[in-house]
Amino acid sequence: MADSELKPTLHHLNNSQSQRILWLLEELDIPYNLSLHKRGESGPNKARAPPELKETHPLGKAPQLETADGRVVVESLVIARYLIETYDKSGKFRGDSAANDWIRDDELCNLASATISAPMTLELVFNLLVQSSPFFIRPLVSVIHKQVYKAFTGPELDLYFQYLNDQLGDQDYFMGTSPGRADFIISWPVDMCVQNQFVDLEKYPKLAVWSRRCQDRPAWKRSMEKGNGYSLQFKL
Ligand SMILES: N[C@@H](CCC(=O)N[C@@H](CS)C(=O)NCC(=O)O)C(=O)O
Repeated sequence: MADSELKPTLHHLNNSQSQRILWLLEELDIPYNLSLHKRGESGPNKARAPPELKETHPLGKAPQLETADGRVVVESLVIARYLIETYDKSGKFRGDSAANDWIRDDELCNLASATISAPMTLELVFNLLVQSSPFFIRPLVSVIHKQVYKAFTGPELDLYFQYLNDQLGDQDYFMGTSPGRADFIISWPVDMCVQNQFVDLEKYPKLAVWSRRCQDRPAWKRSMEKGNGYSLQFKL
């Protein structure tokens, strides 16, 4: 059997949420194959995943994890769970106490993936709308955007970021002394909202310290070197 078949393979897309899976693989310190893919740079596929990602899974999104026995797993929450359950033999990334249990992990993961995603995606769409509006209606679209931010997306993001800040309490990571699945999963919406200036992270001091702590980890730094970019400000 070829060596590559014995390892999982991460299909990673630049400037995307698969960075958090690359980070987890580096934390787990296991052998894996990395298949780097790049978003389109021009034309109708600009900023979208390249077509070759559909060769491994019909949705054509990243991340995709091909397991060592050839199954293709999608959805970051599931991939992170699979990797931790399969490769975290010492339980380092599974929460360090009864309080940091699977229910907390699942709640935080779902908050990050589903709940925060709604206002975050709306902000992203409004940003793109303002950017791509003809110049003569751009001020009008911008005013509408500001109203939506003031009345809905701003307060929603503030609610969730404040909640995450409070949930950290005195812990270094959401799951205790080491990052757990929730930490890997939360990193993406936080980075996305910060890089696009949807939130000012300094308003949430514990979350700001947590984010810096994550990015100071050698495994995060290695994941940034091995990946192909993590710039989350999208332009059409
Ligand atoms: N719910 C999926 C989302 C996957 C997803 O939408 N990935 C984005 C990258 S951030 C993607 O592949 N976008 C490229 C495209 O849709 O063309 C997950 O959690 O992994």
